[in-house]
Amino acid sequence: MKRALITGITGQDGSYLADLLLEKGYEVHGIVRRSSSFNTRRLDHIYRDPHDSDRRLMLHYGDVSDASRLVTLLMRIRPDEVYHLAAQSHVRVSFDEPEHTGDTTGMGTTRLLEAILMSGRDIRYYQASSSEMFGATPPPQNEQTAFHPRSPYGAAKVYSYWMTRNYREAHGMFAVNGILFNHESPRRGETFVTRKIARAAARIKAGLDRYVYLGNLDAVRDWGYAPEYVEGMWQMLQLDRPDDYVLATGVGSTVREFVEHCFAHVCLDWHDHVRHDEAYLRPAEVDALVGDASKAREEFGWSARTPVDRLAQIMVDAELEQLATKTPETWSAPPFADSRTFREHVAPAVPR
Ligand code: NAP
Ligand code: F7E
Repeated sequence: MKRALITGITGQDGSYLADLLLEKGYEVHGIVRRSSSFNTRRLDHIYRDPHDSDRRLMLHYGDVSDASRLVTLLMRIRPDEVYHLAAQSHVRVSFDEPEHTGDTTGMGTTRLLEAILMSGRDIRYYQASSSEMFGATPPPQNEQTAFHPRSPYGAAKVYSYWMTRNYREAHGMFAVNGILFNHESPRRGETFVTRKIARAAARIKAGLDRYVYLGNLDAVRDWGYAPEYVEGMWQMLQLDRPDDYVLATGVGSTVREFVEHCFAHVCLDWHDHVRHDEAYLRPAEVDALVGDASKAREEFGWSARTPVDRLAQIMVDAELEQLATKTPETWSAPPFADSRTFREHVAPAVPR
């Protein structure tokens, strides 16, 4: 039985990857941050009591800021594959917390790579690199495109990308960069724009809210469906040689178009419900990301299967279903509240 270690297992991708690896017969270990409240909601459906002897999902406390803990976990778990997904992953928040983002999203990678090297074991390593590394360089972007990050998050990911390549070139490690464009799902964090919009459309339809406040509607993103992207991560670690690969749909849409898809699905006119709040603007925006995933398609047959309008429907339907199964007492906002439930806790973009 193959053994995998996933950092960031409690996140969107980590939870889908855990589903996939368990289906494939792996023993799956995940690193979970200690939190004062439960942060394993996305794993509820696969969680097994620690007293069950035949369970194949094991969770361990740890943090990518804690190097000695990473060494201990690698020594104890002895994984065949490590998927490094943990990060402060919110671009807007990275402007408010640049040092923390550098420490986790950037230095966390080095701590983990070094722990793998110290283990002396032959471990395959996946690095969650990001299209945000391309930043200001215009689309289409592929593995040859120059990086020009536009945020502390993007800069930290560029650092991690190069550290991954360096451990591959300097130490012969099987280390790959998956350069993934935006991928979304009903498990997406509530403050990323697609989930925020899908959630708003459903709540407004249900009469729980009237408005959603958004920032830049003109930004173009290449949005795909997250479960398909974790398949690509796994495929990269099964190759004969380590390399770097873009995963993307190849189709760009504006935030406005995503809004249109979501509100049209619940038969509402979005113009009546979307308001602007400059708090959601970024000090430096990434205008357009549209990926070219031909290398992944040619070398291991990966391609995205879900178009963006279908993705929007999947996300809105999941929100509607969730509302339908909740009793009114557990709804998080009173009817016709303003959009406070959608607020991201960000300081105004200008001035800082
Ligand atoms: P996510 O939902 O924000 O999950 C991030 C995960 O990292 C969570 O499990 C989080 O734990 C964990 N984490 C954060 N700080 C940590 C720390 N200091 N120590 C240990 N764990 C920590 O992100 P995602 O969308 O699944 O993305 C997965 C990875 O791919 C991230 O590295 C992200 O930057 C990258 N990426 C994402 C996309 C995308 O479109 N989704 C595209 C390209 C690259 P908590 O649950 O406790 O917060
Ligand atoms: O923003 C605009 C915003 O926060 C998308 C992360 O997974 O993908 C993600 O980063 C766009 C931006 O994702 C709001 O200005 C407008 O142009 O959903 P997002 P992101 O910044 O693209 C990359 C690939 C990653 O690697 C990251 O980890 O939407 N936008 N109005 C807004 N964005 C947010 N969050 N909230 C708004 O109200």
